[in-house]
Amino acid sequence: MQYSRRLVAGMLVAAAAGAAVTTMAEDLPQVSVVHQIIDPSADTPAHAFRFEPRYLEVPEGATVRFKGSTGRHTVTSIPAMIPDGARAFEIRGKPELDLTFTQQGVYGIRCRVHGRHGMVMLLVVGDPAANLAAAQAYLPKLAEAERVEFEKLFAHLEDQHG
Ligand SMILES: [Cu+2]
Repeated sequence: MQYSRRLVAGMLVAAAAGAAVTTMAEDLPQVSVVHQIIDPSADTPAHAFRFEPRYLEVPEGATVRFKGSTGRHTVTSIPAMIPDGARAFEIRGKPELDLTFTQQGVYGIRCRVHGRHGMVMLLVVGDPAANLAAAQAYLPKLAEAERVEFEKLFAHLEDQHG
């Protein structure tokens, strides 16, 4: 059951740091699914290489199932764009992996290879206020394609929470 392994991201408890929790995904009441897509027919690179959805809001403690971290795709947290105390993560070489997010705030995520084409996503766990300003402050340091896509995603967040 190689796909049942879950990593716990955002653990506050020091004792849990570094721990990988094994559980059956089927036990979970609700799981949001994020796909990684290569769409050769897309009109722009940011659409050709993308997370689907690229904006996702989940409650604190939710599990997100990332699918398609295969080939060259990765799911990589951007260290300056995750909440204080949340664990950095990178998924690669896994057709499917569940991550549980216990730390509220925003999580900026990129594909390590296709981020340069704008393959990024914004995950909002509970209340985004925890690190929203800090994450936005990092945008000027990103490569242009990532920055442009994140600016759209943060604008969308503000529409949702304005
Ligand atoms: Cu990719």
